Amino acid sequence: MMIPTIPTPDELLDKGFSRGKKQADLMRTQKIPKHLKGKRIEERRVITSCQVIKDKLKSILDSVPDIEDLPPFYQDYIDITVGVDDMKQALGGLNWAYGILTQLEKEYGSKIRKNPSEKATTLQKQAYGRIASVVNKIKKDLDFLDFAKANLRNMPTIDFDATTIVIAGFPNVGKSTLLNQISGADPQIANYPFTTKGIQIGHVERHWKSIQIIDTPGLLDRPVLEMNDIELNAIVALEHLADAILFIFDASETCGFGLESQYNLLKQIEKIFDNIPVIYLFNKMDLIEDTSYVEQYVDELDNSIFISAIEGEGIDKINKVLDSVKKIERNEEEEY
Ligand SMILES: Nc1nc2c(ncn2[C@@H]2O[C@H](COP(=O)(O)OP(=O)(O)OP(=O)(O)O)[C@@H](O)[C@H]2O)c(=O)[nH]1
Ligand SMILES: [Mg+2]
Repeated sequence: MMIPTIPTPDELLDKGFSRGKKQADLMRTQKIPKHLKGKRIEERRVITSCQVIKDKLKSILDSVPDIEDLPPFYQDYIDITVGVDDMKQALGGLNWAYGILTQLEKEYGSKIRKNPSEKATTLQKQAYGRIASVVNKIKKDLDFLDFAKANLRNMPTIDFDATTIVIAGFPNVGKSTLLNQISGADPQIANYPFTTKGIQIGHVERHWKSIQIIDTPGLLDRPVLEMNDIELNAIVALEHLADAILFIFDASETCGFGLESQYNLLKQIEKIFDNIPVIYLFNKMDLIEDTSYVEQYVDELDNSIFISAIEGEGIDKINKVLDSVKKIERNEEEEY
């Protein structure tokens, strides 16, 4: 979402009034019957001012899509980042001002035309007063949109048509290292209001299939009982995106978490992402000589893959498994 620069009421009025004046000045050199000239100039001045302000409001309104039409992921994102209701209220304020300016434009245009020339300047001043009062009334809405612009600037770009793989695993197990290995070049790093860290999204094209891999540090890396409502919400959002979970174990335990607690985390995540296939990876195998300790966990799981993300070992195997991941068809209308 690219919201344009949000002006203050003063900036909006300055822009409108100065363009109005410019247009009026241009008319002074034109050949217009003397008894009409004053009226025409003031009428032009009022109409131009209204239109310039309305154009700016419209460009802001047009930049924000209808929130109800957005995928649920973005609705949640906007709600948690700036608040959907506040956003709607601010846009409603701008819409209101747009409507009133349209009325003033018509009302004063016709008043100036119908009244005697001597009254034109007085009417123009009256119109300006009312325009200023309308624009000043939406100050809080403009302020809010300026805040929303800043906060929604770095929203993640999710490809809803791609097959989506969500990475999970304790901190330091090698999630980022793996994401970089699989998706090559720089992943997209965006803000993520659900955690204190950003979201990372990598893209891979394989056999005409787009795969996006999402890492949400600080979210799927700790026990569910420790989560607050916002985090649980974020998990629901991920649940609606994920076609498979890539669960990473640090087999070396150098991340500071034993395999036992990593296994418990996996069980919790499997419970939440019920029905979504999980791919099990045992990372940092380069640090391990004797694998018997790891084997006892591997035995509990189907099809785990041993890898060394840092050395690029096992990446081929992951890619093969990713090829077989099917996109889950969801009927979002029903689920929400
Ligand atoms: N020896 C070895 N080290 C690895 C491997 N993969 C990752 N590391 C190291 O483990 C540390 C953590 O890796 P990251 O990729 O940052 O882990 P992460 O899971 O993204 O960590 P957070 O973002 O903090 O949750 C880094 O020092 C990596 O270099 C591996 O296969 N072998
Ligand atoms: Mg990381």
